[in-house]
Amino acid sequence: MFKQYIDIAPEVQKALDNNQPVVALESTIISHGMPYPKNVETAREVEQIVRKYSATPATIAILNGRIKIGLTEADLELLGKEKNVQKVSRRDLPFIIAKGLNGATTVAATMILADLAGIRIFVTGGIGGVHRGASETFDISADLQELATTDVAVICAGVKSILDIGLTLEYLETQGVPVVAVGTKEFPAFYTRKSGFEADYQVDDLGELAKALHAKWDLGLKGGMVIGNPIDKAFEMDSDIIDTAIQLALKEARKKGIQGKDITPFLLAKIVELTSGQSLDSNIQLVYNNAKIGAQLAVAYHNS
Ligand code: PSU
Ligand code: MN
Repeated sequence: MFKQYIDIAPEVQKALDNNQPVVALESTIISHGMPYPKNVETAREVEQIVRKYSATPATIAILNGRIKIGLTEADLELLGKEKNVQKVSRRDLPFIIAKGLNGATTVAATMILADLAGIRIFVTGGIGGVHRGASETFDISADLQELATTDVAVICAGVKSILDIGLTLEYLETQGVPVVAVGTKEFPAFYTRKSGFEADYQVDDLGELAKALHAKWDLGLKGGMVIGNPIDKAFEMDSDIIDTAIQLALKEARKKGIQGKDITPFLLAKIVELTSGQSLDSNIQLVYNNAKIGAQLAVAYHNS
């Protein structure tokens, strides 16, 4: 039934047919997470890194109402450049398809589509979470609910402090979503390695992590896993600089009354501006770092 809506790129189809490791990549990060042209350059480089570590990249988006699993260079360019690409989460999927629009998929929507294509490992920069002040606004990203129900593991650099990291971890705990950190006990905070919060498990061996994923899904424990991979020390931001930028960005968002799906893209762009591009450089590097770990995990998952 669902297959009629999906176009799988030949390279991805071949890897799936031959039971070879595939890594899903999202597209909201391209269209709404970074400015052009660095967004397109990053998307291309991430695909190259996944290939270098022996997996096949499958960037996911919606083009003219068709679900695309695996994109061409021209597709990436369009997603990075066009202004009318919609941000697509779970609730948006039906209408973006019905209207034949272009859509960039969030973590939630990418998980859904990766799952339909049979891809279990997904690499991104940062996941959505419980926003600061959520007790008033009710703003909790649909990414968290998706992690509770859809069987895809998400490699990210943690949760950035535009969100309430503590509440995000509480929500994930309630939903039974395992949260692990790679090579450290501490759950990372995206631009910085430290968040002040511990992950449920420290992972030092990707083989063990692959085994845990098999065990989870073999047991029928629905849902994903959050795999927090800290940014490299060399690219980490100064915590005072980033905290100040985040505070200013949050203040401006409140003043302008920005809410709903617009808030995350607004804050990201504002933080890039306030740090004179430094946060963008960190953001790009952490995604590269995640692509490497994600590809290695996909290989380990297929070998175990
Ligand atoms: N965090 C980033 N860059 C991003 C996003 C989050 O550092 O591009 C995107 C992801 O696609 C994520 C989405 O799924 O924002 C969450 O949006 P919302 O908070 O509206 O659910
Ligand atoms: Mn939201």
